[in-house]
Amino acid sequence: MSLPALASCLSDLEIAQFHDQGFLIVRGLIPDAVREAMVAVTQAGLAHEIAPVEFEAEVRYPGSPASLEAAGGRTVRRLKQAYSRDPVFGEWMCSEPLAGRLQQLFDGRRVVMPLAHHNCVMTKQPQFSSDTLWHQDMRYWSYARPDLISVWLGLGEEHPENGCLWVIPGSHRMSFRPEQFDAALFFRTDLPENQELIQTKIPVELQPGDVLFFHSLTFHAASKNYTNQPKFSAVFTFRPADNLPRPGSRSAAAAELLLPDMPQA
Ligand SMILES: O=C(O)CCC(=O)C(=O)O
Repeated sequence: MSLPALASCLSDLEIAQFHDQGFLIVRGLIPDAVREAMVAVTQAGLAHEIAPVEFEAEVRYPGSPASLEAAGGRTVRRLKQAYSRDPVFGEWMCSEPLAGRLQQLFDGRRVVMPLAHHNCVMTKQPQFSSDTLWHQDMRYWSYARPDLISVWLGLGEEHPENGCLWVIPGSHRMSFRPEQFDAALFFRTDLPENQELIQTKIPVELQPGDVLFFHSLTFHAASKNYTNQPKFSAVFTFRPADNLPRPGSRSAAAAELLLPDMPQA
């Protein structure tokens, strides 16, 4: 028996836009009830500091408190292992609106969610937060190919003042020399050729419920949160089933979730 085609899906134009630009925003994809449940899990995780978490002092980004003991050092930056915190995350990842679009972006291939990467709620608190420099997520990941897509769920508003993501369109298709990166594999901002590219950046402004899909080689960065309200974003990454983690790597060390097959039109 053949399954019915997806009720909701990306248009050919959106798919082409993703492949050309390295990112795509789908507005209002997360139902309010799902988003509110994710926010409630986030608030409980913060209120009770439910492990595993990453503190601002541990990220060591520009603006981070110098140590866990310093003022703001124990401000939570990431609620890690989001998938295991509440079924709402996994259920949404496996739902047609998300899994179907991912499978489209992977040309119909089955989709796998590694739990080793992202799989967190990123929190940016008003009092203490830090800048994330320009980078490609692929830098510390080990797969046969740089063929992964991350999904950024806007749980609230995101704009430049509260530290939204900025992306460099088309950067996933460009080649770079090793000397364009620093020792931690951030894109150097002191080189004129890098500066020229960085000038093409655009902010990813999101409303609650919007979803950003971005390629694992798309350059992105974000500033600290300059407002008096926290910012919450849930982030997960996905690979097509045929792009395997390299044996023995950190990417191969954690469990993975096979998303349901979504019939393509
Ligand atoms: O500061 C941010 O929100 C960006 C975080 C980020 O890009 C990352 O963790 O890969």
